[in-house]
Order: sequence, then C-alpha cells, then structure tokens
Amino acid sequence: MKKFFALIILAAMIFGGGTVHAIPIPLRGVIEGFYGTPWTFDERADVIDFCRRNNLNSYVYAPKDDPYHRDKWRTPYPADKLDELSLLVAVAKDNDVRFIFAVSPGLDLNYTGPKSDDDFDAMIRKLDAMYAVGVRDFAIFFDDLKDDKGRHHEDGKAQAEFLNRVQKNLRDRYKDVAPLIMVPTEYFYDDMVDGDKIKPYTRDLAENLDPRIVVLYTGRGVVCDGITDAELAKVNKIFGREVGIWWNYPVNDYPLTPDGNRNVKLALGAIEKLPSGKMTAIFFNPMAQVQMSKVSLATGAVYANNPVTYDADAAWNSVMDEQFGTLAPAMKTFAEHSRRMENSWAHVGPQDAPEFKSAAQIVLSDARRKLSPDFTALEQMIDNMELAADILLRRLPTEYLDECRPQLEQLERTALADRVAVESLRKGKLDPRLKILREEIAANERQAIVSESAARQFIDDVIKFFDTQSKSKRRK
Ligand code: LOG
Repeated sequence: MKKFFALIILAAMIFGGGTVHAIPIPLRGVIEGFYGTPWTFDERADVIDFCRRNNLNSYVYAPKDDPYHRDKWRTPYPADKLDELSLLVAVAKDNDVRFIFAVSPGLDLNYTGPKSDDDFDAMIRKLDAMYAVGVRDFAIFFDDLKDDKGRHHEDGKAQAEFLNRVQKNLRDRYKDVAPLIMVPTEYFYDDMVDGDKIKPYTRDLAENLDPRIVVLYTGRGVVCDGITDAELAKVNKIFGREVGIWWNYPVNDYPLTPDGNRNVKLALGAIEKLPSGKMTAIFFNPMAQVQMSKVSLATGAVYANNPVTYDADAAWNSVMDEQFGTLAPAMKTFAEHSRRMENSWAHVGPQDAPEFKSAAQIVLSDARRKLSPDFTALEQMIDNMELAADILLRRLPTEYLDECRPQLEQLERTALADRVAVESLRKGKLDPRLKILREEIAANERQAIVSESAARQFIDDVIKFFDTQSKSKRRK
C-alpha cells in the first residue's frame, strides 16, 4: 500500500512539474484574540481584505476586552455595535472570508442549577443575533479561567454538554452553520497532562465533546517555541479528532519587562516551527499594531497554504520585499532586532540579530584576552541599524510610523550606544557617555523594547567588562 502511494507521489512530481500539490489547511486566518484595546472597524476591514489577498479564509472575532464578548457575554450588542458588526460581516462576505463569531462565557456561566437554562438561552440569543446578520461560523472559548492560585474550577463534562447542546440547537434550526469551534480551559498541552496521565477536566471534555466540534490549542505552552508533528499527534489522540491551532505569534499583549506594559515589543519575525502534517485549522493571534502584524501574518499565510514546502526565511524575505518595496532593506534590519518574544513563560519567534550577537561576543572575548579585536563586522551592523532607523523614521508612511516610532527611536538610541561601546573597547577606556545612554534606553523601555538579548545586551556587557576590569585593577 505504501509503495502505491509513493508511486502516486512520484508520478505527481514528474507530471506536475516537480511539485507536489499544495494542501492548504482548511481553516486558516487571523484571530483577534488579544487583551487590550480591540481593533477599530477600519482596522478589521483592512485585515479582512488582507486575508483575501493572502489566501487566508477566516477572521475570528474574539477581542478579550470587548465587554460583550466576555465580561458581559449575556448582554446583547447594542444597536450601534450590532450595526458595525453586521457591516463587518458583509465586508468578510465580499472578501470570501469566513467571519467566525466567538463568545467567551466561562467567567460566570452556569452549567447546572436553576440558572443554567437561562444561560443557555442567553447564549443562543447572542448567536442568533449574529446569524441574523449573516454569520455562519461560531466559536465558544473557555480560556483563561484560572484564579490567583493558578487553579480553575471547570468541569469538562459539563462544558462538553453545554457545547454539544449549543451545536445541536444551531444545527437543528439552521442547515448552513459550520461546526462549532472551541478552546478548552486547559488549552496548552502541559496543562492537559500530569506526567503521563491526562488530567480529569481534559479527559472528561474529550470523552464527551461531539466529535464534530473543532478544538483549538496553543501548543506545549501558551506562547511556545513551535509545535512538532509528534506533539500535535498526541493532542489529536487525547481529543480523538484533528485539533486546530491557536497560534500566539505575533501577539504582544503580555509584558516583557516588570513594567507590565503591553504592545511594547514588535514581533516582526516569520511564523516558524509549526507542523507540516495534516491539521484542520490554524489562527494567528496578532498584535494590537495592525500594519506591523502583517509581516508575520503574511508569512503565516504562506505556511498555512502549503505547510510541507514552507521555508520561513524565504517567506519572510519575500513578504518584506512585497510589503515595503524600496524600504525593505531598512525594514529587514529593523525587524531582525525585533522578532523574539521572551519572558518567564513566553518563548517564541526567531532570535533577535544572531549575527550581531555572535560578532559582539567575539569582540568581547578578544578584549578579555587582551587581544585587539577586529571591529569591522560589528561596526558595519551598527551603521546599518542607524541608517535603517533614520530612513524608516523619515520615509515610512504614517500608518506604519504610528505603530513603530517608539521602537525605531529605541533602535536609534541602541545603535548610538553600541557605537560608544565599540569606541570604549577600542580605546581601552569606558566612555562616560555610555552609562548615560544606557539610562536613557532603560527609561524608554516602558514604551519600546528592541534587541534586548543582542544589540541592547552588548551595552551592558561592555559596561560590565570595564567594571570588572577596574575592580581587578583595584585589587592589584
Ligand atoms: C489568551 C490570549 C492572549 C494570549 C497571549 C489563548 C488561548 N488565550 O494566556 O487571549 O492573547 O494568551 O497573551 C492567552 O491564548 N492566555
């Protein structure tokens, strides 16, 4: 049997001009699923148009801070909001993009007891109102229901029965609604299992959930460094179906520093390290910054349309060229310093400026061994950073600049400090301006973070180098 398929693939390669036909992921698109100020109507319409142009077929409406989506999920949309949504549904229809409407009722949903029928009715009313304006795809999400101690009190069976009932109700009355989509309360793998045992909530949910309902999960963690085919297969097995992916890149709604500010770093890298095997759905959770999100989303579109042949670097380069034209070289330099998203629990995206990092390490290790370092490569990169920041600050169209000015200014400051750091190493003496520049960068990190493990780190490393030097001198 295997040989037979191998022959077919071979024949397809020979007669199909050397390529195996692309198999797009059936449901693929953008999920407005972040915390913080929701997108505006214009931003959403723009993203839906972007989806069509990039062959993404879905937009999921799930803004955490739309009160009618989560906190006040029972309350129907007031007339003006409903009008706006219905217009958006029409835009999606025009663009051949599915408008997937989501509700997150988990904060206070009554699954049992006297109020449970009222809550069920409230959910149906909410979905019906959207059906009436043309929505045919619905989702119900139960993520982020943990208390301060990291515990949740959800019952997997009760949740499954609620969802099955909603799905049945819709299907009995409407012949044209798509299968329901859901996100569990334990939505990442490490939270579904305890050692090699499946936790009770997940087990009960999986055992009772209508097999037609689509389950989304985020990977091993909430924001994690890729998903392998083997990892996906394990979750498919738990749920007895092909699960879909809610992918948390380029979303930047979580803090990267103790300040607690959102949207401070821009995730400008390619989508990478996702499965190449068969899956039902993938939705990319974007940044609040719409234009800036399009870099990574466009690479995600290339991936979702052909996971088998996807090449992250090639996709990133061509997306940049396409989106930025003559500004692409400068934009690439900027983006190289702004891709990795990393804090105590989030780890995703290509590393920031790995070449800068290794050049800086070589220079520093030469300096430590009292060899005179060759600064050429590093200085070239610093020049490029300065040039890129300068060009982009002057030439980027306003709608882009509005989303990345603080980060570009931070890139400029960082490059300047890097230059002073190099000069200090060259002269063998710490230039006092370096500490002042570092303070300035630190003060601005409440609004903008770039290259924290590469170009920014180099400044700290050089200051530390001189500090230890002067300490050891004093000891002598
Ligand atoms: C939320 C999501 C948020 C993201 C990144 C899921 C399923 N839910 O921790 O709304 O944008 O992480 O902060 C989440 O990912 N929970």
